Amino acid sequence: AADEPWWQRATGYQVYPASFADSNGDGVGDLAGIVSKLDYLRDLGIGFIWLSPVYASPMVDNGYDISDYEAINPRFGTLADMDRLIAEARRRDIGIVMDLVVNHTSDQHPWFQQARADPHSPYRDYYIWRETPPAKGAPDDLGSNFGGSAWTRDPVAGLYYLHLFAAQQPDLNWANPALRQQVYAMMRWWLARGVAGFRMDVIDLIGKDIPRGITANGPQLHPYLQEMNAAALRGHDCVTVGEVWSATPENAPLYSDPARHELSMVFQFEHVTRFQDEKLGKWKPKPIDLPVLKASFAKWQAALEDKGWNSLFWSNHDLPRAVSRYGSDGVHRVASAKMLATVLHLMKGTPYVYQGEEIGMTNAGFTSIDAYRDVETLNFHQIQRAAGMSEADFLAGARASSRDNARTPMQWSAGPGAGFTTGTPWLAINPNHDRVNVAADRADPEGVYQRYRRLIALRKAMPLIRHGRFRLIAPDHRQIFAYERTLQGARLLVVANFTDSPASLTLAPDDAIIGTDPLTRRPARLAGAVALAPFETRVVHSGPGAG
Ligand code: TEU
Repeated sequence: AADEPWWQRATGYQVYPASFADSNGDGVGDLAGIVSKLDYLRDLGIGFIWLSPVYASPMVDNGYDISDYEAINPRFGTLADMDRLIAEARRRDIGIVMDLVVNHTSDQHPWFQQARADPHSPYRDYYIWRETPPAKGAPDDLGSNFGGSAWTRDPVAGLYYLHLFAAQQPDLNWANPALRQQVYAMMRWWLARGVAGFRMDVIDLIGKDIPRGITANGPQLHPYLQEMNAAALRGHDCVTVGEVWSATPENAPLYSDPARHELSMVFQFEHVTRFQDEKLGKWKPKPIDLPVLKASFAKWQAALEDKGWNSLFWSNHDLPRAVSRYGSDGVHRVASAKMLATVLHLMKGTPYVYQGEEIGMTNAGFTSIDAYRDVETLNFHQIQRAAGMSEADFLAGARASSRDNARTPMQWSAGPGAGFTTGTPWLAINPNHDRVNVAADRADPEGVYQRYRRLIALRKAMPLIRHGRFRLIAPDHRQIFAYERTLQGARLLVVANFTDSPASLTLAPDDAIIGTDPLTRRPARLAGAVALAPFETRVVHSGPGAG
């Protein structure tokens, strides 16, 4: 449709720059490395890259601690390299979406350095200070996402400051209009350089109301987002996606309803948090209960059906690898990776592929704490060991859920350094790169890469996929994820075995379908009793456009 925003046809691809491609042999990925892989990404068919931070940073949180929003970390390259990436990507119809991290800065940012040193500095009020720590149990007695208190005493200022993440990531005070204007000016500066939009880090936290102990979805959040949209985004045909761990089907439309002029969409995490331990959270993940997972996706498909827009993802740089968390990274690795791709990419919304997901890369499988680099993992190792947890138990949790699982270097080839680097990688390369790598998988017509490539192309070609109504079929089936998409007489039926055992489903006559498999373009039908091998996925398209 003419008024359809470009990002409703596009698929996003997340690049974690430190781990994607290293062009100078220092063991850390860089911008020039990404440029060298743009033809690969064009072949995959993605429409934009969500680039995790490459700004100046002391790298306490791998770039999510920014010390200069308008400079590039020399480990990744220069502003000229950034401009070249933007231009070379644009030549291939790929937009560069920057990671906007404005809930906090690095403590090395000049704003914080001046704020702590001079009580009369205009930057003091860019941050959140207290004379004394909060009283135990008081509303502002908050914890950091990375463990410990969210308040740390700064020896220079002689005051406590708020940090919802590492102590080296002081939270910005969004109640300060001067701060907000600085952020909008910086966003305009990047848009003028040609970026295609922003992924907004923990954007639900910028409306925080600390005296009342409110961190996410504070009273000023949506007014700030509308102010941001008017000041920086309006007039730009850009995409914005907010990271919103607190999103619910009720509040998500507030972010992405076009009439509200806020964001294009949000990342919601219900399919992640529903399967975490009440006490130990992600460190003790629960097995995936398929009817619960299906109900969550169906609820979100319905919630944003007519207003707002879904994002669709299994993984990112903070989450375990898709095939390890939701599929099977053993003998059925390829089949389960293809199944996960098909189930996700034929739903309504903008899909995001996390680097390596397109070849079925797996969790790292580290067996020692020394292999980890992630500040969150190392902090919780300290905390949980001090609380009496055994090393083995912690390592089991980390093997399942550490953010480093998704951060091991991209596996381009079976060769030394996996084609990622000629140097010593900053984080160990998964030994399975000898068989799990781009070169091998891309050459396999039945591989994971080719399935992603076809699905991405189908989305561009079929309004039925982009705008069709979603209906879950057999919601209670414990093995099969089946759903229908319909649009003006066209139908798409997706029936996937989500498990490593054979499964069968009897389709009701109304659900039966005769048409074409859009992935193979061969005639296909699904009716009555359907038997599926482990992770087998069937797709049938009928009606107008079914070829
Ligand atoms: O993540 C926000 C965030 O809450 C996650 O780190 C989450 O707490 C954790 O992964 C759950 O175990 C964003 C970025 O994606 C993350 O990489 C940053 O570390 C964090 O914000 C701070 O910028």
